[in-house]
Amino acid sequence: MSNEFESTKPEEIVRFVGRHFIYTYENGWQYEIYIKNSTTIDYRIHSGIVGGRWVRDQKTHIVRLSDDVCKLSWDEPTGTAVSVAVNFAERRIHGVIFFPRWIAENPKKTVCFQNDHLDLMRKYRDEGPTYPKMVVDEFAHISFLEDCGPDREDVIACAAGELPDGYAARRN
Ligand code: FER
Repeated sequence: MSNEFESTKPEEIVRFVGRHFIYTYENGWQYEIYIKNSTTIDYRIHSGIVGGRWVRDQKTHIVRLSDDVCKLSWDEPTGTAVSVAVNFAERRIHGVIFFPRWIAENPKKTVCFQNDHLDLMRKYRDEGPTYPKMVVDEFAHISFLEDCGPDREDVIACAAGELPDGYAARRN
C-alpha cells in the first residue's frame, strides 16, 4: 500500500531484511530486534525499565541510509515512539525513545507479550497522561548479529525470561 508519508523502499533494504541482532544501550538497557520483512520487526527487551516486554509484527518504517546503515522508526500501540539508526559496519546504534508520561510513571504496565493485549495497550495510551514525554536518547553496541532470512516466526518466539541461559550473552 502506498502512503505519501512513507519512504520505505523495499528494493533498497533487501540487504537488511532478515537481520537479527542483540544490543545494549550505554544506560545498560538490552534489546533484541529481528527485521522480519521490509515493513515489520519483532523485538524482545532483555533489561531496562520495560525489560520482559516483547512484541511481534510491529509495523515499522525502514530506510536505507547507506549499504551498512539503516533506520527503523515506529509508533507503538502504547503511544511510545521509537527511532533506531543501525550502523552494521561499526555495530553501533543510536536509538531515541519517546515514552508517554504514563509509561515513565508506571513502565511495568507495558511489560507483557503485547500482541495478546493490544486493546488494553491502546486503552492505556488513550487514558494517558501523555505529556510531558520522557525522551531517552542513547547509543548502543551490537554484541550479536546474524542473518536469519525473512519472515521467520521462530526467531522472536518467547519472553526474555524463557530463553536458555546465556542466550543474550552470546558474542560474535
Ligand atoms: C529500542 C528502544 C526502545 C527498541 C524498543 C524500544 C526494539 C521500546 C519499545 C517499547 O517500550 O515499546 O531499541 O527496540
